[in-house]
Amino acid sequence: MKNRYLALMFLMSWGLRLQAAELGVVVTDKDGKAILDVVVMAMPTEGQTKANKPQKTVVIDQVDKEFVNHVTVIPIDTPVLFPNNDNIRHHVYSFSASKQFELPLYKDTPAKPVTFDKLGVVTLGCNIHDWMVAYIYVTDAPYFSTTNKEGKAQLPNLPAGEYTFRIWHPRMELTEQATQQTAVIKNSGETTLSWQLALKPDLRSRRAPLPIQPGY
Ligand SMILES: [Cu+2]
Repeated sequence: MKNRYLALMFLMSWGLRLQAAELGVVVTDKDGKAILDVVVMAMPTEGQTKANKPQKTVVIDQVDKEFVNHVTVIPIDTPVLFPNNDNIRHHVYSFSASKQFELPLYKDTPAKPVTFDKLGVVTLGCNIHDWMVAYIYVTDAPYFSTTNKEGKAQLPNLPAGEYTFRIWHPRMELTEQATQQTAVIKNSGETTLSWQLALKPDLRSRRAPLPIQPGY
């Protein structure tokens, strides 16, 4: 009797796992060129199919005087560590309303991560290197990803159902709300959604041609 019950439970959980599909996303500009670093978020239209739990520590590295990655999406309350892989010092800061912090001039890895406890976009800068800019998107969406160089992102294991999708990019002309699409994810197979985004010009300051002071 007990074995039959276990077998039934096994079949039920197997069935549930089968009811998930993959979503493929493609984001291009108006000329059809792929856009890197687009945040893609999926929210179930009715009810929450999965809790938005904080992730374990996420890393935003500093390599060759750039942030890696340029855009990072995290669930609310996720701690982020900002190691410095360069042989010089960096000074990471944010003046954004959703999180203000400063990691004064440092080498190596700061002892403590910074926890992002408010929704919204946090813009990161470095006090020494003006061109260093990165973004943290703090989301309450249970499913999210970012696009790669081909402008593609995958959201695997989306339970079947209707979802609202939104995207965000630091230079997009539209508001995030204007990017909204609704789609029904079926039990199996892959669904593809695409966006065409007009981007504002890149206004980041140019990298300094030579180090101004050794050690920085
Ligand atoms: Cu720096």
